Amino acid sequence: MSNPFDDPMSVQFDFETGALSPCQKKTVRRVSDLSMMFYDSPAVERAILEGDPAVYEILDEEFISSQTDMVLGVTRIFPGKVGNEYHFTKGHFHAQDNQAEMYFCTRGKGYLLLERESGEFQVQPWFPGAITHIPPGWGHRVVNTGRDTLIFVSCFHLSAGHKYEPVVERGFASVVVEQDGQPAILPNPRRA
Ligand code: PAN
Ligand code: ZN
Repeated sequence: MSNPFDDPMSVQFDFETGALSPCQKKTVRRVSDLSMMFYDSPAVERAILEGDPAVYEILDEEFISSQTDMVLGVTRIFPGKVGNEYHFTKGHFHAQDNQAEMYFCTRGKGYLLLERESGEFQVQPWFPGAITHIPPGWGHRVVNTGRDTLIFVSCFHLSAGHKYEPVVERGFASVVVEQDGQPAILPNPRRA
């Protein structure tokens, strides 16, 4: 039987809303799904009691051809903070440590945090038009420091897999918090 993904295929991406059409899968992550990630645990509990807001959502479209397994993902991080820490994606390493990824910021502003398991760490300011190649072995998290939704497109192999444990255990080397009305990049208190 022929595989429809062996033929070229286009989907539509809306730069304004981040909508992807068609879209096979939508995942919403709320504060409760990220409860181990924000450093201010009492603020996490308050946010959950006050309605457990959505922090971000992911729209995925998989292109599983007979020879490869590309995924196109759109992530929309809603503006906001838990305590004084800005909304972010959980962040992860790829389970297959030879797998890279492309990230393309299309709306909003913030930072891309990148960290190797050896501890090497980078923070990239992120804004529409920034396209980042994430090489194998670099964990990645996006932080939304703006008042608008931050939208980015990712492209990766489904077989890369996601490894969240190192981030759940230690977080990233820095946290991005609001200080005097401005974003500040500070050492992660969980690593102290
Ligand atoms: C992205 C991420 C997406 C959500 O598609 O999975 O932005 O972030 P978390 O997976 O950290 O919750 C990606 O990097 N895929 O590999
Ligand atoms: Zn990834």
